[in-house]
Amino acid sequence: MTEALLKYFRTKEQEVKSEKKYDSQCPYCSMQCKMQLIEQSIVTRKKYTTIGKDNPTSEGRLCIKGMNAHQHAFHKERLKFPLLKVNGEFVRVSWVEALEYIKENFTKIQKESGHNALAVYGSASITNEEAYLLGKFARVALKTKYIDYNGRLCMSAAASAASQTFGLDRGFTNSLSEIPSTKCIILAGTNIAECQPTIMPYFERAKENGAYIIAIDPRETATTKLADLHLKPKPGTDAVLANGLLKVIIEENYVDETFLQERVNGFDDVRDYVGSLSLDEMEEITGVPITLIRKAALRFGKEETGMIFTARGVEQHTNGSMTVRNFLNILVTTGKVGKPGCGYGAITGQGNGQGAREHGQKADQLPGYRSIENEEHRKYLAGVWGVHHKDIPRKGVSAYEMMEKIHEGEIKGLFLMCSNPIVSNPNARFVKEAIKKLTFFVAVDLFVSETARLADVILPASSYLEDEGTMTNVEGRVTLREASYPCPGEVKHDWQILCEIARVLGKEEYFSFTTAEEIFTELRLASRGGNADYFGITYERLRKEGGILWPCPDPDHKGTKRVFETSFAHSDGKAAMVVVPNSPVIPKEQLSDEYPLYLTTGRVMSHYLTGVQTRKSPSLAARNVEPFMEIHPATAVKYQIQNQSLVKIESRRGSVVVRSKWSETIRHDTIFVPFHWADSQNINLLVSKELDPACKMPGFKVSAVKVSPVNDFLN
Ligand SMILES: Nc1nc2c(c(=O)[nH]1)N[C@H]1C(S)=C(S)[C@@H](COP(=O)(O)OP(=O)(O)OC[C@H]3O[C@@H](n4cnc5c(=O)[nH]c(N)nc54)[C@H](O)[C@@H]3O)O[C@H]1N2
Ligand SMILES: Nc1nc2c(c(=O)[nH]1)N[C@H]1C(S)=C(S)[C@@H](COP(=O)(O)OP(=O)(O)OC[C@H]3O[C@@H](n4cnc5c(=O)[nH]c(N)nc54)[C@H](O)[C@@H]3O)O[C@H]1N2
Ligand code: SF4
Ligand SMILES: [Mo]
Repeated sequence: MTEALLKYFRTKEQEVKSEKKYDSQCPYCSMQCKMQLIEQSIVTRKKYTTIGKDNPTSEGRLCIKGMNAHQHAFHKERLKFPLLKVNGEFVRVSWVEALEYIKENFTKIQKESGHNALAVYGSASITNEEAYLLGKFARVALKTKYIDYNGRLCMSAAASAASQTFGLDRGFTNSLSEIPSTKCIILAGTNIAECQPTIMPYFERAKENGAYIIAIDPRETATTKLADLHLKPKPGTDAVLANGLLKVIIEENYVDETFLQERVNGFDDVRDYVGSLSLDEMEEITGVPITLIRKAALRFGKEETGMIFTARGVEQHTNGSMTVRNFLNILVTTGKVGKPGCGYGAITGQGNGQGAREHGQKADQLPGYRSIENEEHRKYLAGVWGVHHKDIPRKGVSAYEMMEKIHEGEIKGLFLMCSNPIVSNPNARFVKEAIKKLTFFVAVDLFVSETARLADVILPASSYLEDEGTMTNVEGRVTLREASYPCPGEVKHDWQILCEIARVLGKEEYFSFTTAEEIFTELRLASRGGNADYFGITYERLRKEGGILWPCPDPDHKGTKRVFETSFAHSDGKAAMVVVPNSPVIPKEQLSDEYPLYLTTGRVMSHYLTGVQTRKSPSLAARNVEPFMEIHPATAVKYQIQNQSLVKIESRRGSVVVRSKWSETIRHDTIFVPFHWADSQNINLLVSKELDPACKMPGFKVSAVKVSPVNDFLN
């Protein structure tokens, strides 16, 4: 180093007045990478750097989103005070004024139209404590049956399938540490390389150890590049493809007879059904050649160990839950679950996508995965909450169905915490109209999101840097997010906001919490004896042990690395197979002469969900400034779409204009658009309102569309 450079660095060092370090976990995906924010004060400005911290799940890694997450947390548009809409404009008000206004309006609506005229819409990006408290807030403070959350659009198909087949929904039946030792892996509709990047080394290690990887995706992605075999089905035909795989596995006798006899119900019906199908027909429906169906099936059947992973590519369909059940049919038929190197993983989406689906935010659920329609479960929770079990409301409806209830006038007021539904829900125009119809609407957010813009009151919430609490990650590992950065302005934690509103509504006695840990202590009890039992987990243990895999029923219990080793969670201990017909109850939208292409939607590495956070992060936004339409060049030529030109995409519901991106690796009949952008670029304007009848998952992954060039003066 030259003398001049040394001098330069020495002066720089002297300029750093102080350095502070804050631990947290990434606010984005289910890997929940542990991280540390380093804040340096340099003369008059602050410099932030985020580094990864070692832990059993992400092993110290971070992806580009995690490294830059602080950019949105410190963004100038971050909300710092409660806002009230006056004559169409937001004005700053005090917490006392905001709370009083909320009390007046909530009370008025419920007095005039009943308890159920108020609805609550929650999120899987909040902590376990907050998800738990939100459910209690709806049932005890507001006494409404209408509560559901954004996880309905995310994990509901996988959750419903695992509950029905196994009797228990822990997203991953094993811990990640088992992946490197498995011999065959099916990745169905998952793009882990872009969506859970820090999980990749587990799969790369498996490959180094000789594992054979089969990817199922209509597009080539960074994930399918890892695979030895890539099946490219027509969107929405995965259930049929799984029937094809099952047929070959059974006919070639790769079934585990002993396992089936001792641990499984329903095999004979499935065997008879797939026996009656023809592979030719399945090739026709899926577009996957028989030779490849056979190749995949034989390999998975033959290997001693194997794992199947699914994500939204196969789940976000109007038959998503049955599709996942069919992949689970394959797993139990081959006896590849509950053993070392064998298991199922629904790759969880949001940071707390697992925990937030267990503790009472769902329309039909009480904490610990209990059912709100089960008398014993109601009595148990009534005891924990100190209310009469008859006063706990019954089940409500799913997220999108609440929008329908708003349209119909049954729901008049909405309390929204940590979601942006006018962008993320299907049939987006209808959803926006619904939100506009509300008599009174409160949004709790970090920013004025597209949905919050329509609120009467916006309450400012704390971020991942400020809000301590537990999150349950992709493995089912409960972790403690130690967050201690001071809240900006008058920002409060989501749980504090719930307690404050409960207080002005006269329900203080049920919500007198002063720390997140106190809420967790109640959650432990509320979950005790339930399927998702957290009773044995404490903050102290989480600090010491770095995370515990549930179920953990008592303080001496080590946590559960692998579930279903000796029995499944149904009362007879057996897994339940089911026949998954090639024709689903709700058929996917069919192509026609007018709408000749499949639109499928998803994600890119640098943005997160509706983009409210990542679009504010310069380092992330710069990587993808706008949405795009991936299209095969042959298809593009057919519809006169040049590369990098503006194109109009229309479905029966609406249209958007985005830029084209030619790609040799997508199916000819399919286009792909990421959903991270809003307003006129919101791809959900095109998605239909049809829902999976079993779990109410929308069909985000298939719409019939047409494309046409738009006069683009830039070209
Ligand atoms: N960068 C980034 N990471 C994220 C998120 C994000 O927004 N951005 N969101 C988080 C959340 S909440 C979630 S739920 C997860 C989602 O994680 P993923 O489910 O992995 O993500 P998607 O891109 O929605 O879909 C995965 C793949 O499914 C494919 N696909 C589409 N239609 C079909 C089909 O019919 N059949 C099959 N077999 N495949 C199909 C798509 O081409 C895509 O590559 O990611 C989490 N991580
Ligand atoms: N077409 C299409 N649509 C989809 C999908 C798809 O694949 N295709 N995927 C679906 C899936 S899997 C999901 S998960 C949904 C998600 O969709 P949304 O629920 O709309 O998710 P976000 O965009 O994360 O919205 C979160 C909002 O909460 C705010 N926020 C962030 N952290 C906090 C916090 O700690 N507290 C509070 N109060 N607010 C906070 C953010 O600023 C943002 O405005 O979208 C679904 N929609
Ligand atoms: S987005 Fe997911 S993989 Fe990336 S740093 Fe955050 S938690 Fe880790
Ligand atoms: Mo999600």
